[in-house]
Amino acid sequence: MLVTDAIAKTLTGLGADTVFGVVGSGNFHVTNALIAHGARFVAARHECGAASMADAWARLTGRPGLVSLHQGPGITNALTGITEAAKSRTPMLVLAADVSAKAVTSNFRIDVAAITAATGATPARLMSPVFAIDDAVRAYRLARDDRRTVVLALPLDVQAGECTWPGAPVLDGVAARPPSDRQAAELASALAAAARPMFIAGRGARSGSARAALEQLADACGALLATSAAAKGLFRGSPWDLDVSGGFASPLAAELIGGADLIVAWGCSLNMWTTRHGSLIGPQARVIQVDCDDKAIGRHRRVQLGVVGDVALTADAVAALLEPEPPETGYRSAAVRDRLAAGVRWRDVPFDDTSDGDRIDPRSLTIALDDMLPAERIVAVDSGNFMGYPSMFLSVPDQDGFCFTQAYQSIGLGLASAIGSAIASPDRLTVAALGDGGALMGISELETAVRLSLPMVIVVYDDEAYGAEVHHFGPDGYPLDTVRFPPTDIAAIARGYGCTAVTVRAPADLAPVREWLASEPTQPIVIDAKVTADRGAWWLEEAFRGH
Ligand SMILES: Cc1ncc(C[n+]2csc(CCOP(=O)(O)OP(=O)(O)O)c2C)c(N)n1
Ligand SMILES: [Mg+2]
Repeated sequence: MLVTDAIAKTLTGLGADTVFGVVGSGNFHVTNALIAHGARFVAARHECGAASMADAWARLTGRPGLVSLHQGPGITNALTGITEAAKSRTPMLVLAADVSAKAVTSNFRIDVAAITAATGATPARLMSPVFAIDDAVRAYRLARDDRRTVVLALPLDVQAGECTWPGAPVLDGVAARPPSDRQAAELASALAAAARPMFIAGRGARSGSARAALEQLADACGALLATSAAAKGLFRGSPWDLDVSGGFASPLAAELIGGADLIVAWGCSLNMWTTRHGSLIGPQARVIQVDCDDKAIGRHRRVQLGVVGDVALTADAVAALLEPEPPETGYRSAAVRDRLAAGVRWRDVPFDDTSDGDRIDPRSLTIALDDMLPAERIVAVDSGNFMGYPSMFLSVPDQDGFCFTQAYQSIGLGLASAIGSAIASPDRLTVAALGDGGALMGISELETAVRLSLPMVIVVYDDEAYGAEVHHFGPDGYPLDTVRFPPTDIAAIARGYGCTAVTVRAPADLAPVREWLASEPTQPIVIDAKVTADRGAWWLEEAFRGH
């Protein structure tokens, strides 16, 4: 059997059914072999887009994303998306064509392993036709079970070799790790002793089973519930949900987190974003971290207790040790409940609307969209000054309703990650929230969204600038010509790609969005929102301290 065919048969046999990529001569055969073995191939227009699509797809399906790349420039083009995935511990397998060992003068030659390792992704390689299937299985297992972004180099000469099919591969899952009895008991006694316990759940808790276990434990000890941005939506619907902890926290959420006497981080690193550089955690608070990866404990912040274990298993083990408390204990008073109901959402916090008829306040825009768009949605956010508005003013139905590719803080990934989200969850409306800078950087994938007939909403917060830089450096009087741009008619560009498009300067301009929603659309709508930008978003003032 040809190695390309064997690799494709192996990976599809392990469950890979969707592959994103850009095809060149080096990955032509392996991509076609994947299709022949039943995989769906999604052609992106830029390799970075392919990597971001696969990253988002993997986050929402919980399965390894697959990427297929041409050798050399195909790989280097994908690097930013690969780096984001690697930093997010997204399970992803990148099939990266490579030159043959003997092709020492090939234009396409780069050191794939070195460039992969430099991004934080994990290098792997097909060494010979004889072991190609084993190499591929190992790479897939590393991606899936260790949540690694693996770049598997496929040298052309190995691809063209022959191997023997050993039979369908079997790859059992790895059992989740329970906590030790001692650590579970220590956590239980800390919770029993706490007057105002607070749970902050992160990426490692993004599952329905983790939510159920955490809610049950929180009920038993009277804890309030918050998440990192990466896990936004996890506790949606709970009366004790504070939404996101960190720069995006509403004033009430920040007050309650600051008042906690015990903070338990569940699959959450407590990095500077989640804790506002530590300032959200009161001096009186004990901090406990639960993580299945022992190396994650205390990495961003010193903790009083580290519990190594799976989130759901640990929550269950601790709940079994706790006497359930009567209602209205812990942090769960009737007064707190009423305050949360009345004002924990950002959209319930009063603000002065800066809309002036020519430009719309991004908060008013986002609240109007929140009212208009169906609740069953996925919000995918690019990076920039604007990013707080969709993250804070658009509600999401659960942890799979938010795709936040910010581990590398790159602009330009938002549109592609929204496309990957839409492919992963076709039953939900995908909303891509972009700045004008990120939108124009990643715009080649608009053709992909149109070609795939994806009925997505793409909203561009258009301040005709790299607003983050304007607000970062403007107050100190620096010249800003390098980060300001002339007006761009993004709606016209979008129409050129085949999208429906609307320019929005006032709430009334959103009427076509309503019509589009009612029309059972089969194409994206792009909203070029000309937004006011008199001052930087408040959350950015915190963020700049991290630069
Ligand atoms: C790939 C990349 N290049 C540059 C930057 C630096 N940067 C951070 S935010 C930003 C501005 C983004 O502009 P836009 O998308 O319009 O969003 P805005 O800040 O205006 O809301 C830039 C250039 C980055 N984060 N990533
Ligand atoms: Mg901008």
